[in-house]
Amino acid sequence: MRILSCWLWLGAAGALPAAAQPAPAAYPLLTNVPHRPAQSLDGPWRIIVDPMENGYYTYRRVPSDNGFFKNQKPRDKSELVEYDFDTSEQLRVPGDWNTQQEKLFFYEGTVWYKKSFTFHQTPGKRQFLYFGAANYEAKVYLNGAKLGEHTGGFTPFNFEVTTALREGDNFVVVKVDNTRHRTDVPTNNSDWWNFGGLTRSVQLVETPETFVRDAFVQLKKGSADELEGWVQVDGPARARPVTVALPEARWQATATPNADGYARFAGRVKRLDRWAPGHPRRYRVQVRSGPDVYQDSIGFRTIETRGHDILLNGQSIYLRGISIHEVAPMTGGRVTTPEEDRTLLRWAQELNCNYVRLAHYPHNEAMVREAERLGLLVWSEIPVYWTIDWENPAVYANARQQLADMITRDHNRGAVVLWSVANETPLSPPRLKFLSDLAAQVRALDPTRLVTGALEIHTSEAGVRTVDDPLGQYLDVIGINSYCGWYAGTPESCGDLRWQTTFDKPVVMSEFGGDALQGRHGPATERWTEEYQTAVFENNFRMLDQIPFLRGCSPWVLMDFHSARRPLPGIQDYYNRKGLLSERGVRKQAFYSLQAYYLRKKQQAGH
Ligand code: GCB
Repeated sequence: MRILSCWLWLGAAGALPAAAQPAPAAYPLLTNVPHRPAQSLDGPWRIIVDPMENGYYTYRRVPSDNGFFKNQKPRDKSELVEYDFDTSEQLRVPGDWNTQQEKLFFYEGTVWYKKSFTFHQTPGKRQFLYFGAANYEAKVYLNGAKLGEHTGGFTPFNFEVTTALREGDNFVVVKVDNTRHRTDVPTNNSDWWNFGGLTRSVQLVETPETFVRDAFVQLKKGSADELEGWVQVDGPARARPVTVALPEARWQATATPNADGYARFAGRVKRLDRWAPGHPRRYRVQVRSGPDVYQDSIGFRTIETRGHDILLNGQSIYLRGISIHEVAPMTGGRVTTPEEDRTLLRWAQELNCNYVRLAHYPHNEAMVREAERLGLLVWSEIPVYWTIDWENPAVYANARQQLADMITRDHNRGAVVLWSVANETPLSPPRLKFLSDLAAQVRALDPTRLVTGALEIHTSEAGVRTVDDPLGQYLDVIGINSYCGWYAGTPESCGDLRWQTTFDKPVVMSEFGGDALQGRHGPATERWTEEYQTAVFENNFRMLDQIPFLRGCSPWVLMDFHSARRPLPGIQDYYNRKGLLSERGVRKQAFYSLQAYYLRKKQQAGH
C-alpha cells in the first residue's frame, strides 16, 4: 500500500480532505507527561526524503503564486505512486536524521515520517498524540486526516485524537521540514547544527475524561514556607473540587475551580526542607480532581536578587556553571536517551558546577528533570539568537509561543531559576521592544523565577568594559558573553580589563572560552592548542575575580559540537571546538583548569 498517497486517498474516500477544512490548532499543552500513562510510538519509523516536496505540492493543476498547488488531493490512484512507505527506509525516533544516515548529514528540507500502530480504546479515556519536539515545522496526519501543524524545533505539542483513533490499526504521518528561513526563531544563521526530524519522543498519552492538565506548585516568591499556585482541570467535570497535597510534609490544600477548570490555591507548609545544589530534596506532589491524580516530584526553593546578589533560599550564591548544547556524547547528534543527559550533567558536576546554562533552546524534558534530581540549577533559554526579524509580528508571536511552551513544560522544576529571553542580540529600538515584551511575558507566566538574557558589551574604552545594554533594565540577572583572548585581545590582556555596570543587578558571565582541538599541543601562544585554550581560561579567571558585581559564570562550552559555520580542515571539520571535552568525551586541559577554579570558589563559599 502506498501510504503517502493513502493519507490523501483516505481523505478523499472517508474523512474530509485536508484542504477542505482548516487544520485545527494543537490542543493546550499537557504537562507532566513523563508521569502519565502512555503508549510509546518511539522506535523505527518509515521515512521518505522529499527535497522537491512533491508529496505535498502538485504542479499539474492551476498554479498558485509559487507555481505549486498545495494540499490538493490526488485525482486518481496513479498520482504519487512513487511515494511508497512500505518499501522505504527507516529512521529511529527520537532522533535527528543528520547523524543517522550519512547522506542526510547536511540535508535541509522535508522528510515524511510514518508509523503504524495498534490501538485499543478504553471506554471513558481520552487520547493525545504528543510530540516532544520536531525540528522545525511539522504537519501531522492521523489515518489520513490532518490533525494540525507546529512550528519551532524545541518545544512539545499535542493533539487530542480520542475520536480520530480507530480500534485496531492506525497510522501517523508527519511532514517534518527543517528548511531555514530569515523569519524563523532561530533565523537562518546560528552556530549549531540544524538537526532535523522527530528529535524527541512521540507518545499516545492517555487521560481520564476529566483530568488535571496542568498545575503550578511552587513556593511563593520570597516565602520560605508558603506554597502558592494554580491547577488547570480539563473535561466535563472540571469544576469539581481539587486537592493539592505533599504527603511527606503532611500538607494539603483544597480549591474549587471556576467554570474553565482553573483554581488557585495557597497555604503554609510546616518544616519544608528546601531544595539546593548539594541537597536536591524533592517532594512527592499529588493534585487530585475526582479519581484523577497528577503526581510529580518537585524541589522547592526560593530565588531572588538583592542588589548585585542572587539569593537562593535567602543566601547569596555564586553560580559555578557551564554552558551545554543538547548534543549526545559519541553520536554528536541530538540527545535521545536520559543516559546521555546524565552523562553531560555528571561532567558538569565533576567540574564542581552548581549550575548549568542549557543553551540556546529548550533542552529535552528529561535533562531538566535530571538536573533537579542531581542538584544543578538551570538557566533555560529560547532560540532568540543573534539577528532576529524584530519588527515582524509573526516572528514575535512565534518567539512568545516558544517561551510560553518552555515555561509551561518546566514551570514546576525547582532546578530552573533563570528564564532567558535571548542570546547576543544587536542593539536597536525594535529589538528592545521585542525582548522587553518577552521579559514581561515571562513575569506574567511565572512570577517566581528570574528573567535573564545573554547580552554583550557595547561600551569599551581604555581597558574598561561597561555593562549598559538598555535591555538590562528589564532583566533580573544580566548575562554577558565576552570572548577575551579569543575574539578580542590576547589571553594575557584579559587580566588587565576592568568592568563596571550601570545596573544595581547581578551579572553572570554567560560565555567565555576559546577553541582547542583535543590532543593538539604546542605553546600557549598558539591558537587551537589545548595550551592556548587553557591560557584563555586562566586569564579569564583573573579577570572574573576582579569584577565586584559578578555572581557566576558559564563558560562556553562543555563539549565540542557540530556547527556548519566551522569548516576549518583538520581542526574544526564542522565542529565548534570550544568544548572542554571532545565530541567523544575526551577531556582537554582546560577541563581540569575550570575544575580547579571552581573547587577554589566552592571552598571560598563554603557550599
Ligand atoms: C557565542 C554564541 C555561541 C557560539 C560562540 C562561539 O557568543 O552565543 O552560540 O557558539 O559564541 O563559539 O563563537
